[in-house]
Amino acid sequence: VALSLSSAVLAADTPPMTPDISGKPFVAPDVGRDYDKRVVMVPMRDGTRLYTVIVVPKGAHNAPILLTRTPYDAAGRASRSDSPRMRDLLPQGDEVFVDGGYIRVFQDIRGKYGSEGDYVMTRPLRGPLNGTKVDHSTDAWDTIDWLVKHVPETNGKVGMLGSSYEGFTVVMALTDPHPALKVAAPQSPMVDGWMGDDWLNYGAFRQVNFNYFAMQTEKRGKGTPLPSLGYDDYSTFLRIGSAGDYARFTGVDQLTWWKKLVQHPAYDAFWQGQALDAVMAKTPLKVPTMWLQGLWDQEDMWGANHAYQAMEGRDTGNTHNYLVMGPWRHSQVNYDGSQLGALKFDGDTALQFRRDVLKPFFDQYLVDGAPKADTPPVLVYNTGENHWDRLQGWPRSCEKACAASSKQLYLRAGGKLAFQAPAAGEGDFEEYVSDPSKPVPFVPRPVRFGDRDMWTTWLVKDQRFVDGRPDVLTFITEPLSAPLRIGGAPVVNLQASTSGTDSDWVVKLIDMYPDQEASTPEMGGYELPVSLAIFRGRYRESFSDPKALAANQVLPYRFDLPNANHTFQKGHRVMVQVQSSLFPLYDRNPQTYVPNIYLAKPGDYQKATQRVWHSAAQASYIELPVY
Ligand code: PG9
Repeated sequence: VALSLSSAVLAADTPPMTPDISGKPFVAPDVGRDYDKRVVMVPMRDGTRLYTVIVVPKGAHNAPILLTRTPYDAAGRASRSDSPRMRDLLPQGDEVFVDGGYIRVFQDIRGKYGSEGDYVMTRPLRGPLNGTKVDHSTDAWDTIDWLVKHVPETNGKVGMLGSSYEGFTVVMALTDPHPALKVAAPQSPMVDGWMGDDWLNYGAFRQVNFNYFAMQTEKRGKGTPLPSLGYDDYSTFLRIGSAGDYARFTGVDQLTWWKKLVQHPAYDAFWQGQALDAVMAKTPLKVPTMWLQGLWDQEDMWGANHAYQAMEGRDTGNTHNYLVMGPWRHSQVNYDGSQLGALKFDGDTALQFRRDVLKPFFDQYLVDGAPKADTPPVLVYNTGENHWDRLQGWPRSCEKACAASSKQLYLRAGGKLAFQAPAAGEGDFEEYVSDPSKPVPFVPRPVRFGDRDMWTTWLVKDQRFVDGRPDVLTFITEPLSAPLRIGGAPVVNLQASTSGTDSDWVVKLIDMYPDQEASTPEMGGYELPVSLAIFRGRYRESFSDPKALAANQVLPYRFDLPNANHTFQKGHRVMVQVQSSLFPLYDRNPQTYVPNIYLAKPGDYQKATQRVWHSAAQASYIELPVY
């Protein structure tokens, strides 16, 4: 064949000046693809058509459908490589489903990439914030309805899965599920953007998102990244000023989404109306759902576990509501899970989960005749002992109403940390000066927001780079004489005063390794953040109704840190660090109360003397969910 083809080419007379762009369609030879890819504009109830890529394994019949609705380019999501093999065509996380013969569907949400309609960032559900007749729940319904009627190879059963924004669209589908939606896995879903997912953490704004705003909303396709204004984002953001100044400087202030953010700094109806854990709390349990997140998820630490909690009380038979937390960064569940920064796990934890837990769970509800999967109600990785724990519930320990009760770990005089409460006359406070002109960096400088390795691992970064700074307080236990196990959300109880009228409080719970680790010398003395958060002081009494802090008055601050399932090993120490900035990831608190921190002026930024109290009468402590 090769010979006769080349002789045909040789025989033809192709004069040198024959145009090389002929205008004739190029017909790709059949290279033996093991799938059939169809692109369809699926109509929604309002006439808008959504760009949908359907990948069907050759020869499929009675096959289930796995659906992801994405703002990140369905065509690109369905072409990891231009391969004749479906396994290589689709994302790494899908390999187990390809092996199982699933039909895979990616769809652009309205307004993005190939889809028609308007784009609204994390479009709210129909109701007070959305007066139209459509939202992601109706779009998911209409899509599933179309798929089960128009894809002849399907058995009519659909599962939805996706991480982050794609997880948010899964949750939206769950608020009013189509009857053919049989199972779902929202992975690190964006559920409450103000409390902890993506945009803010307890009211402190994540400046790392500026570039995302531009790329996501400048145009229907992929927007242009913001220009880099210097090698060190720490210097750049500091030089420019407030988040509002940065938005003006870069032109981001033209973007509607930015305007919405600036108009809603507090947890008002705009944010409350979009909080999907509150919606799920009122949604009947219809679809078996596996809520999933990383234990070091640098973008969406809030959504999965809060939505799980919102539904769990009603899942009396353990049939509909499941929780999985792996030792992962954001979305790592869909990639290699052997390692995160300096931490090495017991094999590829992400593959173990996808192959041994997620796939059998989906099969049970989607594949005709599949056996019942052996799915634990809760599956959490123990990050200090390096193994999965199969549990009946979560948290394992809390203040009240858990199998175990949390224990108060007290900040004590002289930088000590202990389970014994402070004695009278022990000393009242430790203090530091928080200077907004020298904020504490969240990673060692130079800070490069565009450095993916930095961004995906910053939550496990060795905290020695700030330990010892004069504006970071460190409290530390003696070396542990026995392992200390926690499973749940540590709760911060800080008694603190500031000489300013507003303040941020950053609290980190840290596992400090022994000075020497013979097998892994680089881990000697490592200060591993197990859980950390930032809390904007003005929201101390109310998230929706901020108030100036009374200067120099000792005030209580209480807030949850993210979940942890960790063993502090014998010989390790527990450490707590307290500071007042995590820059430039979070915008600086001017430390003078202003109505809107996004719009703070240079003169508003003032040094403040911060005191963390640890007297017998005003004790600060962490409620540790020990078990
Ligand atoms: N964390 C990203 C995101 C989710 C929701 C809204 C905006 C951004 C993501 O990875 O999709």
